[in-house]
Amino acid sequence: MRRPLVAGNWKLNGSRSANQTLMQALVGPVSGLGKVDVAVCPPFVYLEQVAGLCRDGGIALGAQDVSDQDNGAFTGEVSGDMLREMGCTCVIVGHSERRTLYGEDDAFTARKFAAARRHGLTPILCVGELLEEREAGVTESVVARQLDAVLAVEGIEALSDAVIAYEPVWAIGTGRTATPEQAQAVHAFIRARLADRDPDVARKVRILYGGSVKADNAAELFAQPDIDGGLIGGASLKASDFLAICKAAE
Ligand code: G2H
Repeated sequence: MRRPLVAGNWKLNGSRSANQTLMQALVGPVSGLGKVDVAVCPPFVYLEQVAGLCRDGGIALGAQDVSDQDNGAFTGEVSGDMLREMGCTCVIVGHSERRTLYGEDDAFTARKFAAARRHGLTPILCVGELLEEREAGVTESVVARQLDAVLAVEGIEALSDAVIAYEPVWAIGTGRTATPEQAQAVHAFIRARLADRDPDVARKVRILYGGSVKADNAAELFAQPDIDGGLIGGASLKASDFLAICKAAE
């Protein structure tokens, strides 16, 4: 009953010509996919270009980050309103690269999540544990803490129109993917934790898996009952790989 979503997180990649080539290869084939939602999240500066290339192609546009502020003296920030104006409908919030490389903590991520919703954007909230946290057996408590920070600010109803992405940090860009069973266990944990507060929200919320998803491992991940698609980094930059992953989610 949950419609799968596959979102490409281009990270710090792209150029005007590479974007055009990639989008031209995606638009036709994606418009022929009826059972999966597809989004791409380019760097801020290319949003307007990619919005033009998405047009009528059935591909949604997302950003990789959003300011917690709405306007004012916040050098370098980009607000939710600006993203809406560029044609975005969703935005990644709390990606592990923001958390670990730029020191963004749970409270800051929760404020960004709130800002996204305030501006009518669907937040894709990323959660996930570090390798040492998995090895210490604290994966669930880490993910719970990251979720609870958002729930404390926004309440459970905020999750009803949001997307969660479980991305174990040790699997990101490393070529090391969580096994379908490892991923499913955490997805089920997330859904159960939300169900404690509101079973209806828990049933409806889409939980994506991210971390070295490739054309050849996507199908077994997406076959898990609580995995509703993927947040795809490296493999979203090559049209044939990204399309194969989108098809695997149908
Ligand atoms: C995880 C993922 C996309 P990759 O960061 O968010 O990237 O698929 O390259 O591991």
